[in-house]
Amino acid sequence: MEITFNFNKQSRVVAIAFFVALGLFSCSKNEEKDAKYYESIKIEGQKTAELTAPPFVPKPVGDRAATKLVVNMEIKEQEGEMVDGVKYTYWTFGGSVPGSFIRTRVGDEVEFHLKNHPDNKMPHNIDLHAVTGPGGGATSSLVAPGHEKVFNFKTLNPGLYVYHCATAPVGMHIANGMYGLILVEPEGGLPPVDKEYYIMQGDFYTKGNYGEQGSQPFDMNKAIKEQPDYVVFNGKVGALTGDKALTAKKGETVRIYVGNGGPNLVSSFHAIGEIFDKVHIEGGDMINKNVQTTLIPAGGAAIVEFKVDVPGTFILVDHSIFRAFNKGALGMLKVEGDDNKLVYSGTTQEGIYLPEGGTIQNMPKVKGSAQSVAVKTVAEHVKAGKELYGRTCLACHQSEGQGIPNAFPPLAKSDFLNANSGRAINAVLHGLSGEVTVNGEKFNNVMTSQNLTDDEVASVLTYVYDSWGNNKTVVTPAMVKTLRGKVALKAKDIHE
Ligand code: HEC
Ligand SMILES: [Cu+2]
Repeated sequence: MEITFNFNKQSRVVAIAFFVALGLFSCSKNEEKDAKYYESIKIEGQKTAELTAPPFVPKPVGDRAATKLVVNMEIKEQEGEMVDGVKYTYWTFGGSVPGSFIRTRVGDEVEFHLKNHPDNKMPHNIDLHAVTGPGGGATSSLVAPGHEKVFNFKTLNPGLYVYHCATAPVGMHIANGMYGLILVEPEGGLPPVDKEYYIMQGDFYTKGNYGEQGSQPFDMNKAIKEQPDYVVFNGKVGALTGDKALTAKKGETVRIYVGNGGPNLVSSFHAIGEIFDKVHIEGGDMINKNVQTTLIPAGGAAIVEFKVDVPGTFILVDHSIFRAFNKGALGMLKVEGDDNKLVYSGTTQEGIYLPEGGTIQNMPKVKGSAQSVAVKTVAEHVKAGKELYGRTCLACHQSEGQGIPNAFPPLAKSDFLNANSGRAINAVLHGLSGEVTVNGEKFNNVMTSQNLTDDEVASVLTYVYDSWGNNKTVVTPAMVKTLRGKVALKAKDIHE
């Protein structure tokens, strides 16, 4: 067959114009919208972001236009319970582990306010994987206790992203719970579903083994060896079990935003008795269907969706299965509806699985310390100081006073400490910043003021001087009192 085009001049012009127009049209229709395109989106108006604690998420963006979205995120260091009788000091974005869920749409201009509560001890910052820019925001957001930092960014790539603290030692900040998720919805929003939830896995490293009672400090050595005592969903054992289980009704579609804060382990996320109808692999655009277990890297995420067709209790696990039954990585989704005898029933599953995870109920509790203001003997100061050290200084200076290279100077055999008790008292009372040389190593970081009474400063320093080969100086409350009125010092002012 032969086709001939035999146009006169005028119809040729019309035809060319037609094909050009068609070309443009189909191009703008089919071309993948990229970061460049979203960069050009103009914003309309301003909104304050709704933030939610897990397992809940803010309302969907729907078809709203890109806007200026103000996020107010407050960092809080607070004690919580890892499992019955085990206390742990979490560092949190917004007071929960994982941190508050942030929901944006592509093209939004986010104005991020990072606030570090004045009661906190540590400086922090935030690295959002949804940010295009140095450090994901970390370089612009380092904030000391009692301060606020603001920075802006435009969301250029739709997807589900992890955010985390990136202050040195980064691993320690993440290990203490400083991570969360930020969702960047596509234009028009994700398709509506019946239920949406927020889960994040994390591994925790404590001085004591799983279930060892009392207040448990972070263990740097276990963290470096990647040997967690706890692997949990939403910050603690049992955050999503029993009456805290997720819920749905038979026939509903459930979407779970799943993240993995790490710091070390990858997650093999699985729902026992369910198949994920859809998985947004790694939180991006690609959708896989009919998935049994999806891999979520440390510092990564996935969106899983499934319709619950039958009632029962579905167990969510990291399928590296000892983590689920022995370290806490186990949650539940309870589905109500007409009974279906063909399916595992929730009650039966609870009977089978829960006892394996709950082996730690009857250990003795560690007594809290007595807070006496009576005049103490040196031995009493040392004893009280040891307990205070565990609560106040250990996070930075470590359990044997060894410090952390390039971040926190040692107190063990510290020449800086042993040469002059006045400047040690000053450091604890008023904080310390600027370059300081301890045992020949330079440190340039911030120690925040520790907010202790004269008696407590005396105790903690007497304990420090009494430990790890230091010179046994006794610091009295009276010595502390005379230095209290002074202002915060730079390290260079008190070096000699
Ligand atoms: C937020 C982490 C942090 C906490 C908590 C902390 N420190 Fe420090 N400390 C530092 C940093 C960082 C420096 C070095 C500051 C600099 O670079 O100027 C330092 C320096 C010191 C020094 C002087 C240097 C040396 O190694 O001898 C002493 C003494 C000290 N801290 C004692 C304490 C005591 C006692 C406590 C608990 C009451 C405590 N610190 C709590 C971070 C901390
Ligand atoms: Cu931090």
